[in-house]
Amino acid sequence: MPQLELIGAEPSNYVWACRIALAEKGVPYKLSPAMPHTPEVDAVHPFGKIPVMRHGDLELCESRAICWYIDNTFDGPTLVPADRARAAQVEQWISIVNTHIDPVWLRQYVRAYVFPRTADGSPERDTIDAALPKMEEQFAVMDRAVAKTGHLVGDTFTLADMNFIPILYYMGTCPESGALLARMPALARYRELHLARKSVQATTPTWMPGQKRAAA
Ligand SMILES: N[C@@H](CCC(=O)N[C@@H](CS)C(=O)NCC(=O)O)C(=O)O
Repeated sequence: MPQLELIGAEPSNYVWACRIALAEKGVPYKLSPAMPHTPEVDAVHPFGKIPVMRHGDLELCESRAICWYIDNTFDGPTLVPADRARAAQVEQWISIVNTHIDPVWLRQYVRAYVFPRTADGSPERDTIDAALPKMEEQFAVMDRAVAKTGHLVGDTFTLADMNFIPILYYMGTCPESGALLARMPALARYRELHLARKSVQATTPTWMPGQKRAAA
């Protein structure tokens, strides 16, 4: 079988989620560094987003589609439970995280620190302040979601957790989100537990957004 190539930048939460999935399955792959809207990404994603993937003749974009392919093509533990109700719950949490959590926690809040649109490069205070009330509500929702079992679905580490943990990682890197985490014991425990997991440790970004990548 040809080697799978994942194309994207390490710090991207969606690239990271795919890399956790690959590590969980034990699939060897090549990570080709590329930023969004570069020719190699634009060639596969119609809107230039990362990650994109190549495997033999197949080109794919969108992290959920890439993870479906990985899960259904390679041996190794399944990323989504076989049980239909549990599988649907995995899709439910991926959808909630990608449509409600990611846009506020990363695209709005962390972006305002890391890629501020201010003249002097200081954090975008208005954007941060606008995100915080929404984040407070959403943190409480996610805290309740993981309180019972330490997982989003059932009591195993599923693709729903793989998709969420990279976002949650970044919440420990900014002041207000760090303070929010400190008030959400179940979410903080969940974060610590899964960041220590082998597949997550092995794929933790070696550089951070806003920093230039060290020359290879
Ligand atoms: N729905 C896409 C989202 C991918 C995405 O938003 N990637 C970000 C990096 S984390 C990106 O490429 N952003 C550039 C842009 O939106 O222009 C997926 O699940 O793969």
